[in-house]
Amino acid sequence: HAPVFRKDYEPPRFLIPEVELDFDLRAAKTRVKSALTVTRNGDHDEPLRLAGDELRPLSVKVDGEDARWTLDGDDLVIPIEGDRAIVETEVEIAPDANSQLMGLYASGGLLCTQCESEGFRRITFHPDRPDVLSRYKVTMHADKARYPVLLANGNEVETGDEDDGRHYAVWEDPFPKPSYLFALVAGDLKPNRDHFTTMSGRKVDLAIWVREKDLPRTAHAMKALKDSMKWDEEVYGREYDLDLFNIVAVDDFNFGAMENKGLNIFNSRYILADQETATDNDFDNIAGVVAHEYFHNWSGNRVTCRDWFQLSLKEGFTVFRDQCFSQDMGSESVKRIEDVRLLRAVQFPEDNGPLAHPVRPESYIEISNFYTATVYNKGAELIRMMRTILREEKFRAGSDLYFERHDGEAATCEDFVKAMEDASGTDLSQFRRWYEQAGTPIVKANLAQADGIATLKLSQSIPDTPGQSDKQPMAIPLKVALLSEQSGNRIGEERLVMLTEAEQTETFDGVDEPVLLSINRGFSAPVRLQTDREDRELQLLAASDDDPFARYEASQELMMRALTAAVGGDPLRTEAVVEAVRKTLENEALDPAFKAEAIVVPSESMIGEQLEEIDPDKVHEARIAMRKSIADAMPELFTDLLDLEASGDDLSPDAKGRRKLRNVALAMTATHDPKTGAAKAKSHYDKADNMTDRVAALGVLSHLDAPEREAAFDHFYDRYRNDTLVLDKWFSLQAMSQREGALEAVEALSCHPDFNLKNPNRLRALMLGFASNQFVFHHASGRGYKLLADMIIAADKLNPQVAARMVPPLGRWRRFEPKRRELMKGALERIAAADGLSKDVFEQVSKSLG
Ligand code: BAL
Ligand code: ZN
Repeated sequence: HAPVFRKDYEPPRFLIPEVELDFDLRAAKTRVKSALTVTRNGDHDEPLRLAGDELRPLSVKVDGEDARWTLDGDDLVIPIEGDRAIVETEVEIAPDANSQLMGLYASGGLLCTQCESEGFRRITFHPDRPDVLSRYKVTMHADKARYPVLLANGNEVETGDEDDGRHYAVWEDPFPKPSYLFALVAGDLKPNRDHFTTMSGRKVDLAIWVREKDLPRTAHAMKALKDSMKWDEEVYGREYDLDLFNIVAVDDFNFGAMENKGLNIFNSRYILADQETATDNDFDNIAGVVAHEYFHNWSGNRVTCRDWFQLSLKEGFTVFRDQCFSQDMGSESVKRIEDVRLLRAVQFPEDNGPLAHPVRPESYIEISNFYTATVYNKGAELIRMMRTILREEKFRAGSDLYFERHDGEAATCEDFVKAMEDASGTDLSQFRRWYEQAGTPIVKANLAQADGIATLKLSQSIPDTPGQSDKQPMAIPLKVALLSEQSGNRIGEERLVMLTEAEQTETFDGVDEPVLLSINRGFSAPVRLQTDREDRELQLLAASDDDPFARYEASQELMMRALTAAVGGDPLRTEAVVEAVRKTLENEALDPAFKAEAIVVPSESMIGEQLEEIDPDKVHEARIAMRKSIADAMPELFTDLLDLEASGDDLSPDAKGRRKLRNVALAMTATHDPKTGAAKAKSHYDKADNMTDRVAALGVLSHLDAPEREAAFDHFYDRYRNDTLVLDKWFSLQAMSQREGALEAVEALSCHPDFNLKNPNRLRALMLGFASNQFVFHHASGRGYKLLADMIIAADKLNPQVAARMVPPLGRWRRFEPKRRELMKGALERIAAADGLSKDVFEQVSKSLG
């Protein structure tokens, strides 16, 4: 398994302006004919090299004549005379047998495709690299009864009937695109149709295609699509370019969704929702993913990536765009808190472990392994930092210039930064290190006061990561403000401090009263901040900082300090935390969603991340003790919150916030008194008129040894056993239970008749849910590791991409106490020794052990 290096990039030897494809679609055996118009690129006499994956050519012709071809590994090599030729190939593929879900595959009676990154080569021979852009014409033939709907990219130009109950459709996409954006779908689908009028007055037909029974669950996604189209016009000046926009939902999907030109294909969990079956989180995720895929039409499709090392060019930018969209549609500060929490939960550990890589990686063995939180979420933080540094207006000028310069091209991360620089006149030379250097910078900040001057001492260091040491200082934008210790009010304006040196000092004049330091406001930079602020100061900030993120952060840091000290053997300090929580809850100016975020005790894995060496039992004990101190200190406050009203059909940010706070209160009530808590949770479950409350009640019950738990879980199973997406919740809720016996329950679920290794959603619901449950997954017996390793080995034979995603939890082995460390390492070694390991899992396991 040889690595590919960014430095080895060379332009394609041949371009392919036109692609014509003809599919004779059948689930067991599909015949694919391809005609490529091939033109020599540059002055060379090399043959044409087309990538294939599990393909055998049945026929190869050049300009109508049988060609002398050879196979070099998986590559089809064809000599070409002259500078232009029509190259025709024919292959046969078996969608039914395609368990990798890459290329053309079958899902629940449908035929559909997934090509990013390198799935197109599983359909037909092609260079299959993102810098080869072509116009596509696609003909599909299929059985009319089984596959009445035939969709591909672009516009439908012809349809008709054929013999034997078959029919055909021809689609043409006028926009040149890379092969990874190719898509087709054949199936018995029904559309939710709508339309959108663009800013220049063009009418675009919109359709979301699903099984007939799912049509009522598509309204939310349709609204999100129209909101996204409007938002992209208003905020980025980007108008949709085709007359048609189709979305299809499928049940078996490796990603969340895919931005194929004019034909987005979605994992059904990011389309289907109603009050009965989807939680508030699901609704928010759906809007976010629909927006994300739509925004790719410009940031990804009109301007695509030159090579896969540039993946963050489209993904980082598009995540940033979808985050801002969701901030604008809901609560800005709460969305920011959620995004930072996700970054810290997933990207920080990645940056601090064996799989750490720069936002623009230098090498990969299997590119599928680089669809990571670093490329996506840290990538989004880089774009956000550029906006902070340039300010909104110049950032927009930069994005306009980027789209104008590179429309129709395959571009690089460098092109993006250059456009930002050129449009704003700002030098971003040092900023580029964010793309090059992996690892989360550690920033130390201390404030001293004397003679009316406040002096802020800052320093930065970037930890070593695999293959990288002795790193250079980054350009770190820190939003800073000072607050009066007495009144809690801000003194003066917020300041943007650019930390560019290893050590740096910033002064504030005219400060003649004691002040508090509010820093990294809005989480202006993705760094780990260390300050010498005292608990007392954090308590004041948690009560009065005017920046909502900084305020949340102060309360979280207060908790985190006490927790890590307790894990280290100190008595648990709870007084300041309890008072901060009480103040937050009693503050009528704060909205419920913010309160819910600010008072939640950091998760066990977040606590683990702060420790040199993790003992999961000690972390669990400390967290439980802190929750109990809070719950016992103000039981009435939490009981009162149970009466917060929020009708299940109200999806406003305010109603969602009230549900969230009410459900946090329910959990605290059960912490205070498990017996009463179980009864209350069961009654909450029984009365629920929406899935958010049902899932929250089950979440509380899942940790309790009470008869109500079993009753509610059984009821839920009986009610939803035929609803795949809801049944996923039943699996993951149990996988995240911390009750005694949870481990045995997960082991049993892995053999449950409804568990299905072939369905990525089901596999992730059980196994990734379980692996995030630090206390139970890391059971001292090592049984959790054994189960995960068994599952990775079994899944790898079917779907390497999804199997490889389950390796990182074991890859954290060096962070744990010695016994677990050995057990985890042993599990990795057992995977490494398995027969016929895919390159996906090989890369993750060998880097984890390395
Ligand atoms: N491009 C792969 C799925 C996504 O990020 O939208
Ligand atoms: Zn994306």
